Amino acid sequence: TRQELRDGAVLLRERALAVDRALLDAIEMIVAQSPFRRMVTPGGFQMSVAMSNCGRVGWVTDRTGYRYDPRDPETGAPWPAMPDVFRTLVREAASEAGFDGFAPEACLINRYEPGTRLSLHQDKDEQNYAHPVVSVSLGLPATFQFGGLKRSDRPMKVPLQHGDVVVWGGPSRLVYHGVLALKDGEHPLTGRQRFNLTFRKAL
Ligand code: MD3
Ligand code: FE
Repeated sequence: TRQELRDGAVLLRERALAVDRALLDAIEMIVAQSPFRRMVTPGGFQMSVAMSNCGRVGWVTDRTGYRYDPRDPETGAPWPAMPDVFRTLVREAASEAGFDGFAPEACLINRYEPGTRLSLHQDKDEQNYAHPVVSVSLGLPATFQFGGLKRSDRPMKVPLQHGDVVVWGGPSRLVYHGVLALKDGEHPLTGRQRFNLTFRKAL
């Protein structure tokens, strides 16, 4: 099912379900090379979300700021390549939402455990906001929050479940968004975890 959450934001419910195991196997391969880590914000706070990346560049934060880096700062090696199963799913989903030819070079992999949250923020570290951001949710459900272009705009809440794909483009590209603290639970494929893949054209 295809649901317009707001102008430019399309929720494709369970769009990733047919490839869920392949996605999770690929995540396992990636984090064997570039392990999950909790990064520090420029303000000096350790994030509760644990992150890794794949693709030509990966999103990182440290005391010096946010950036896209071609190397994993923890290992010094390039990030693992983006698996074909990621590429294909995201290209198709973006196309269904009206963005043909979406070829992201960055995939941020977020891991949530019970209590993990992501406070309200904008994604503003990319060069070209004409490209959408595509997100894929796997494992435990989470409550996603999204507001408007001002932090003070009252956010809406949407449950994001295993297999859901969201395409954020056009007027939605710069909306404030976040994730409420993950509730405890058990998912048959991921246990007590939620993973979120976020695909971006960074360059
Ligand atoms: C709306 N991730 O990594 S996914 C992020 O569930 C991030 O891990 C969340 O926000 C997560 O930056 C939310 C949905 C999402 C991702 C990127 C967006 C919504 C977005 C970019 C612009 C607008
Ligand atoms: Fe974000």
